[in-house]
Amino acid sequence: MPIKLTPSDALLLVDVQNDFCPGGALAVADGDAVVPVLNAWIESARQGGAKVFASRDWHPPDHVSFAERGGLWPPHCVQNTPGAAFHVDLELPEDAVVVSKADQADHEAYSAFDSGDLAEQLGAAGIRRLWVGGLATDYCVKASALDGTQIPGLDVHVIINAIRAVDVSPGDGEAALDAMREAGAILEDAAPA
Ligand code: VGL
Ligand code: ZN
Repeated sequence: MPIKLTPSDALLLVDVQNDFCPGGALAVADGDAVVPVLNAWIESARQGGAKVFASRDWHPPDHVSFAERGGLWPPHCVQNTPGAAFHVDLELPEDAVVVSKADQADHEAYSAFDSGDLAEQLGAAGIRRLWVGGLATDYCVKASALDGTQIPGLDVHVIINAIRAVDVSPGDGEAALDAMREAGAILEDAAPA
């Protein structure tokens, strides 16, 4: 059954940014493949009156996640650089809410719930189902979905054909799926209506 979105649904597009796509500083294999899938969900959200949130990794140039500060990653998604921009083909609605995260130099944050007030915004809008897609499965998608499952009254649906993993170690993406499922997230392979 195709999924019909309503005003009590929200779409969370996680970090669909150039640096996580092929050619980017922290490219996820096939990362840009999520874009057309998410565009279909965005269109469904528009038709059904669902809210759209788009998170972005938004690091200062000296962020603690970068290798030169002892972190795991090459510099990526530095604020106001082309690598931090959303993928050009992502059809973000005018009224999408952009959620910037990991924007404090000394604090790593993978979850879209970590910086700002996403949980409060979902509550205030009466959101009952959160549909999550984007990059990367084993980091920011996982962390965001896990945090979402902690919110009373919110069902988290992870759109499995709209996510891709970094897979620093082979199997990380699969392990992330297991972790999300065990936490109560629904791994969804249906298409939007
Ligand atoms: C992410 C690694 C480092 C992500 C962000 O968006 O999944 N991964 N920073
Ligand atoms: Zn990052």
